Amino acid sequence: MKFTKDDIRQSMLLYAVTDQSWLKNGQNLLSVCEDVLNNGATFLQIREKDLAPDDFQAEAAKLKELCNRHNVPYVVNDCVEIALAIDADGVHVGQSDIKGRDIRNMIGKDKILGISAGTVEEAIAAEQAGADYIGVGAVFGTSTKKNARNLTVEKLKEIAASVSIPVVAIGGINENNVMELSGSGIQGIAVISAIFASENPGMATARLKKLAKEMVSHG
Ligand code: TZP
Ligand code: MG
Repeated sequence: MKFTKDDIRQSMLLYAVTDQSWLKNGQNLLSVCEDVLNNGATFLQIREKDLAPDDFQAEAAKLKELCNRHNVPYVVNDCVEIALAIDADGVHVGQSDIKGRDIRNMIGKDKILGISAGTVEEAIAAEQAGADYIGVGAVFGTSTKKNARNLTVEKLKEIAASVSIPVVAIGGINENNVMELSGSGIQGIAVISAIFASENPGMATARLKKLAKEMVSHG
């Protein structure tokens, strides 16, 4: 296994999730991701809902090479076949993607499996299904994902306490609210717009990383 369980736990700290539709004019996903990794993002997921499968795969392959060079774990959202085709480090799937499928069995034991969970039951089931970590949200209002389920910080804390795998919070997290997650028992934050919609994604990454460290150190 390229990343140990402990590596994965540490890498939850500042988990960047792409959405190139947020990029400011003239910015390009590959160079923004390079800037984001150079400024300390600890994990990267490609999540591009508007790209056709071929374009998604081509973009995914470019980012894989970039993450390899930075030794940062890299997963593909939703599409197990593309994750395997480009030999990503793993895949991140939601509740609708796992219904009736044994994703752990499809990807093998060495790939990273991330599963989204919004309840204690889903979290426990994800751990049993072989997830390496869970993503929990939306902790704050988000305009990136339509129909995102909202949950309270109290619920996040309950979910984090219910599993032994690492937990990363997602949904509307930015520099102004990240500290509200202190004491919730999570390992880090996953963000889209707070980085990719920023005028300066690299600087936003560096500031979020500092805050995430502070937040996590408070439990
Ligand atoms: N899952 C729950 S909320 C969300 C996802 C993918 C979107 C997070 O985006 P942002 O811009 O960080 O609120
Ligand atoms: Mg999904």
